[in-house]
Amino acid sequence: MLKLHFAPNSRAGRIVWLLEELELPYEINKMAFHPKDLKSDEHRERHPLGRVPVLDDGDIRIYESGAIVEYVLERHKNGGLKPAVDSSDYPDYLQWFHYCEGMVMPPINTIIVQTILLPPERQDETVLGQAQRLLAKSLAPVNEALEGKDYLIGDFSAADIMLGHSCFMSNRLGCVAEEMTNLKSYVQRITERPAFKTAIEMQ
Ligand SMILES: N[C@@H](CCC(=O)N[C@@H](CS)C(=O)NCC(=O)O)C(=O)O
Repeated sequence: MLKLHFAPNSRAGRIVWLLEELELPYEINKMAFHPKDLKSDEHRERHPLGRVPVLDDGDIRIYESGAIVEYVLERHKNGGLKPAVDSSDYPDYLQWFHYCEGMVMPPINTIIVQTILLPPERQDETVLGQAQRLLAKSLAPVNEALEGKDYLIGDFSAADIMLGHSCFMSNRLGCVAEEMTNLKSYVQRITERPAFKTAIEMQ
């Protein structure tokens, strides 16, 4: 049985979303999003930085949300939720899948640090402003790519689980401008998926 080490309001939600979409059985080790759990010796043994998500599959342990998604698709769903390697959608699928952690999450991380994690006296308006502008720039191509499409490559895929989750987070942080209409409806579409609801409501 797959076992997901999870904390609420984190990238671990991506993995719950994936497992729910695939209807795979799994169990959850719910931790608090707090150093007492994440930085405990027990959890640092699972992840050297004390982060989530981490997935156990029998004796196999793997971290990094993107790697976990790929692992689950290949080992447990015969490559489901992704286009075939020789399909014309495959390069776009890969691009958006990796655009998530590569381009969108770095400014989101900074925004979260500068607005939620740091005490007010250590928050820096300049750093926050730079990150907000970078996030807006990084989201613009996603908004464009969604023109006339329900999902990033047309059909729902694991790229939507990765990047869609970041778009949802960006929106929740108030960083998706009203003019990004494709992105706004995309976030709405994603939040209506039952598997997404299960993941986001899990606390
Ligand atoms: N690139 C990693 C990032 C993992 C990560 O930073 N997770 C955050 C939650 S979204 C975390 O565990 N933060 C706890 C901390 O930094 O103490 C992934 O995609 O899994």
